[in-house]
Amino acid sequence: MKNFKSKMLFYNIFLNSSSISISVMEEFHDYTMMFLSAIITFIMIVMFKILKNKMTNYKFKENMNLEIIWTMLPMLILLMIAYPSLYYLYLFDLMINPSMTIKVLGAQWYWIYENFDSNMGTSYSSYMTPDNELIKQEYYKMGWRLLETDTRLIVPYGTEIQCLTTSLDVIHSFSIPEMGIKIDAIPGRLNSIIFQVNKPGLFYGQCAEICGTGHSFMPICMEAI
Ligand SMILES: [Cu+2]
Repeated sequence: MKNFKSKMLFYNIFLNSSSISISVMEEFHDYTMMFLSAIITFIMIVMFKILKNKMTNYKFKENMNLEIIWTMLPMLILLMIAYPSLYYLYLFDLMINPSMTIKVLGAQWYWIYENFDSNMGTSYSSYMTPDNELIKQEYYKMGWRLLETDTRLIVPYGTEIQCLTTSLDVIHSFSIPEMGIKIDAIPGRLNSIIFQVNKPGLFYGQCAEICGTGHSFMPICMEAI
């Protein structure tokens, strides 16, 4: 029981990054925050000094060196942010050799997963486990209400997986925060994303595009094995 409680706490605060792309995104976020906090600190100090001091430094009015510095420095900072940002953006789109392809179809209001890499292509629907059935199982205590499904999407960890999404009716969005996946499932369109799961485990997600009355009740449950 104690174990259940600690796990519940873990799931409710912050999710761990469990795929390569989300780890990189997290790193990039921290890198950008470094500039952000430095700029905010600097601006706060300058503002405080100006407010406190009634006199104006005459060097502020016509100073060529100062002008050059405060034009070049923001440009440099922007370049330092833009380069890794674009680099990662195109890196995530790169599909070199995915070892597996899964097709995800959104439907009102459940998900259909298709795996056509094996000799016999499989297709299965994944519905949310309703409360009256979930309460019979031990793991409802872990706070996975409205997240557990009857059939899980099973993927191998440690390999590149290509995920194609489309929809049968309206726009849905296939999203698993721990994986850094959020991809729209649009009828008549095939969107693709690539991801690599770091570790085995259960990963939960929900539809991220308002799609009707059952929108809250079409969770995604991925099992990496
Ligand atoms: Cu939805």
